[in-house]
Amino acid sequence: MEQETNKPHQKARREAPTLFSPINVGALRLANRIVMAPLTRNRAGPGFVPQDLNVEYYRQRASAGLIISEATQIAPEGMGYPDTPGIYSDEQVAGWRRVTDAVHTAGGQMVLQLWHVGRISHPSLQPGRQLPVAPSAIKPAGQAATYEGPQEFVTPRALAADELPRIRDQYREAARKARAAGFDGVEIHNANGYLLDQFLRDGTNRRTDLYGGTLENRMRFPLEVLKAVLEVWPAGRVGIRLSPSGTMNDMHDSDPKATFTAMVKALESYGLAYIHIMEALEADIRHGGVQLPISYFRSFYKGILMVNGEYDGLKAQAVVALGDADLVSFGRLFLANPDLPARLREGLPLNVPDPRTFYGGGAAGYTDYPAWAQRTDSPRP
Ligand code: 8OZ
Repeated sequence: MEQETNKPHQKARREAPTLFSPINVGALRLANRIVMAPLTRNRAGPGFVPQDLNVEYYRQRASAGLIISEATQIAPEGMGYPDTPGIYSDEQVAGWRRVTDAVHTAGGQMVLQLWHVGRISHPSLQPGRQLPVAPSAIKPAGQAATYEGPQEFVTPRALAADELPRIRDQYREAARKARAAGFDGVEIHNANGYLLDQFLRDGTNRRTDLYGGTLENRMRFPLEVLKAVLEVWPAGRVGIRLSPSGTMNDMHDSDPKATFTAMVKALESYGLAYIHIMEALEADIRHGGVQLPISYFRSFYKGILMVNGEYDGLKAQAVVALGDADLVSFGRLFLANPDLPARLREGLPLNVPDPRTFYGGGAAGYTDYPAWAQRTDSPRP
């Protein structure tokens, strides 16, 4: 019953796909529809270079249809948390090359997530202790995660329009380095309140120049970055992540439906590998986020859609069978279950993720979650 289709919206007279149906995603051929979501784990080595521990972690998860790397800063100023990896130095490229080689040898495919945090940083994480940058000088509520522990966010410095080409060029160069590092593609992180999302939503963008105000203007910088990335990667190897309902990092928009409808429609003409959409989490609803479910975007977007947001196996199977999404990305479940596709296929019990080891640390809670075949007499609950 496995079927192939790159026209997922044409459901007529086709067997409904399962999570285990192979699928063409742009230029990529995925063995299944179970994607490892990007997960910040704060375990890069010195110089923010991927190290042996990271190679092992990703290698263990190579049975995913696709792995999306943890968010990876495109430049030192794009960093906002301790020990997140970069993709701007030759040492980082070499470190990532070891990761992609291991994933490929194990039969997997992997894209790199390109990240600039914008205002979600702190002077103590910035070169020369400078202020974080943003579209507008609006301080986020909350605290930055720093090497000295949580610290109140600062008011960022508003970027001048003539600085934007430099950041756009950093995205292009990082995308080029991702090729050199052996990735199968890249995902642009345009979600969760980081720099590109700060441009897109009007709660964080109060600019009065060509990069703010109208929807067209707020989409301008994200689309300039996309075009720069498309100078070094074919569209069929480029994805983008959006969080239309997201409230994380003190995000809001006066009309999320209009904003994200326009953005997804604008993306349609680029022929991207996929759009990765996060649905509202329970916390988003509590913080006033509106529900813009994947079925809404499916009603007009004809390309490949990946959905994310606390999906379990049953819910994931349903959303794929209905055709509302083509792919489902799993964060916590993949974190705790290196062999998640096999476990879902066989209906095996799942290891339970331990939040105490999500961010930072070593092998514990990172590479020591057992695959089903490796479990001992006392597996994790
Ligand atoms: C959790 C902790 C730190 C960063 C995101 C990159 O939400 C993140 C992130 C998540 O996209």
